[in-house]
This record gives sequence, C-alpha cells and structure tokens, in this order.
Amino acid sequence: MDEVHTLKESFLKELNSARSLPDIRQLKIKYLGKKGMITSMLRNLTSIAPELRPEYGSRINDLKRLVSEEIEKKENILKTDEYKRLISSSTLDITLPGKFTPFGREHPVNKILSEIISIFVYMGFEVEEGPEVELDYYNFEALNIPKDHPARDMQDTFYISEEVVLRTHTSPVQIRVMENRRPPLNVIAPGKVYRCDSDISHTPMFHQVEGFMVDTDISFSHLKGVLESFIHSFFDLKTPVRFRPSYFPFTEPSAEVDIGCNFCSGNGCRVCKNTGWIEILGAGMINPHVFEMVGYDKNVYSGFAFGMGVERLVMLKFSIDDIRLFFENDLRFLRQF
Ligand code: 2NL
Repeated sequence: MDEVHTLKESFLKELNSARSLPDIRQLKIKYLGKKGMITSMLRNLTSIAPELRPEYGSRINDLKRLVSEEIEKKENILKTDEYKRLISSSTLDITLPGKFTPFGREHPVNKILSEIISIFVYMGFEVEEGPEVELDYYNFEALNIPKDHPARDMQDTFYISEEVVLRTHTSPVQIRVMENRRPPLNVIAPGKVYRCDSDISHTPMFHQVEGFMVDTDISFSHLKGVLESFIHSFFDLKTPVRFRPSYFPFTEPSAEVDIGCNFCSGNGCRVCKNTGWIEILGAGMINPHVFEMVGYDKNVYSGFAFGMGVERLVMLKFSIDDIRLFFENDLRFLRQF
C-alpha cells in the first residue's frame, strides 16, 4: 500500500518541477506509458495475494485517474503560457484589423445585357460573338448600306483605314454566321458597338443586341411573336406593344417597335415626348439583297432581324435620364442596382 502512496508523492513532486511541454510528455510516458510505472503495477496485480487485490487495484486505479487529470491540467497551462509567449515575442499583431477588400458588383449594363441574352436563349436562340474592329464590307457593304448612306459618313463611323472600321452595330457578326452556316438559324449577337457621337443620350461606345431567324417560310408573324414575347418577358406581361412602319437598308419591310410609356401610362409626358409611346427596337424582314450577299437562295429562304440598344433599355427599366452616368464610374450611382 505504501508503494502507491510513494508513487503518488514522487509524481506530484516531478509534476511540480515540470517546466515545459516536453517535460510533461516525459512524465506521461514514465507513469502512464506501456512500460510506465502505473501500468506495470496494474500488470503485477496477479502477484498480490487474492484477498488484497481489490483494495490494492482500486487504489492504483485512483492514482492512475489522478495522474491523467493532473497531467492534462498542467499541459493546458503550459500550452497557454507558450501561446502567450509566442504572441508577445512575435512582430505579428493579431489584434490589428484585417485589410478591407471592397466588394465589386456587376455593372447595370452588363446585368441587363445578361437578362436580355437569357430571354432569347430561353426562346431557342444561339449566342454568337465577333470582332469589334471590322471590315467595311461586313459592317456596311454586305448589309446593303450604299456608299452614300448617312451611316457611312465620317461623322458616325470611326475609321481605322479605308477598309477597316470600329463596328457601328453587331450585324456583321450575323453576316459572318450566315456566310459560314446554313439555315435554319436562330442567333443573337450581343456586344459593344462604336459611333462617333457624344451627348446626353449618346456615348461613343454602347451595347447592342441584334438577332435574326432564317429558315424556309419565316414570316412577319414570327417577328411579331418573338419580339412581343421578349418585351412581355423583359418588362411586364401587360406592357402595350406597337409595330410602326420604318426603313432600314438591310430589312424590307422594316418596323420600329414601341412600348406604351410606363412613366405616364400612355397619357403623354416628357419621356415619351407626349406621344404615349417609347421606341425600343428596330426590326424587319431581312432584305433579299443581304441573302444574295451571303449566298443564300432568296427564293427558298426568308427571315427576320432586329436590333436594340442596351443602355436605352437599362435607362427605361431603372428610370435613368442621362446615359453618361453609366460611364462615369461613380460608385454612388453604380451601387444602386
Ligand atoms: C436598331 C435597328 C436593326 C437589324 C438591325 C439586321 C442584321 C442582318 C440583316 C438584317 Cl445580318 N438586319 N439587323 C435589322 C433591323 C433593325 O436595328 O434600331 N438598332 C438599335
């Protein structure tokens, strides 16, 4: 019995003089390890007289529990000490606030551009992209825009050279698609376009989504159905839609598409210039001359095409009255969407 008492005394003394985590680890091995002193005592129980075994065994087990608990306590104290020492000796101040990284967010124009693309993709259109620096041929010639057309004036077009321009619309993407593929085709071409123009409602770069559908027997009804569905999806199911005759060199017949003014409910206001209607799209049946340019038989195929300015749609949707706000990078403006 004294043996257990002596072991306890010597353990407590050694524990008291242990100063580091390695010291504690040594103690643990010495008393509780496979060949440790308490472990051997328990193993040697068989050599003790049977009548003394229960009492002796239970005293050893009490000691074992005490040793484990004391070791763990001291281990925790030493760990905390070491951690404190590490912090105070380190040049790293973990109490300093972290570096602030401001969150970015999608530009309202890109947000609406994605929304427009999703609506057309849902209707089965493919998305195609093409070069922003474009041949005069694809930007004008193939679209039946004659040499003396106002859109070709130096005023509107950024010329890189005699034959190369910054595209003024995304139609050239569609010409390239038609050149390379055969109908049936349902394609939209979103992207940046450039015009030499700058005031409250024009910026030299803006975004456009054009689209077209070509197959045998495509009619003006298809054009009306697709564009009406788009408008009702983008704005509201109750938005009034109106098709008005117009002219584009690349479509015949051509139309402009208006929606009922949602600022005055059609009663007339500054936004709709008292007409009750706001123009949002241009469209028409693809001019047979364009089909000839891309090598399609104009007697077999027909199709419609349309184009819209994205900034204009964003302005209508969010009631923004100055297009230049999109390009000033004022976070107070950009954070609102
Ligand atoms: C508008 C008008 C329009 C087209 C774009 C087009 C493209 C090809 C052939 C025929 Cl490849 N047409 N595009 C047609 C009608 C109108 O845009 O006001 N855009 C902002």
